[in-house]
Amino acid sequence: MKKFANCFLLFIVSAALLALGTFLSLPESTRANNQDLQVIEVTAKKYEYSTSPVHVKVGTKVQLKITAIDHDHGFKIGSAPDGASSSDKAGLIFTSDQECWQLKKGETTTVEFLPQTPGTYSFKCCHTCGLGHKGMKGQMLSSRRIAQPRIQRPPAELQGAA
Ligand SMILES: [Cu+2]
Repeated sequence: MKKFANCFLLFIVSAALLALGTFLSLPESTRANNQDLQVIEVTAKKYEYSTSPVHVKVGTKVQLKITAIDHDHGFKIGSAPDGASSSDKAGLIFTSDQECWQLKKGETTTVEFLPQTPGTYSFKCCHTCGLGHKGMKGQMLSSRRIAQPRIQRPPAELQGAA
């Protein structure tokens, strides 16, 4: 009977170790599910993105949900901040890295990443959508703290209050 108990204990310990091993071998993005998540909704239409600059915070996972309204568009963003050399470490860690996300008309495409280096990241349309296609651009600002007031007052109002 004691032998049976020992065997049983061994089985439980092995099972627990196996489960732990499986958990640790998961990619970090899967394990980060409990972390903060910032969801940003953006629309794309000829020839602009509704939000620019987009503000994101270093260390907070981001889901950029981009909806193309009027036409097929694209979304292309580099993993290194503007001006960084290609040998620098990636500033954005993508869940699925793509050269160009295709944004189908009427559909919402999710681009998921973890910003880990502050900086300015330019993005642009990468699906030829018309005459103004080349000017269809935007910027994302990654910083350690987000300075993004909910309501932006015009400067004149602030001056009047002083
Ligand atoms: Cu375009």
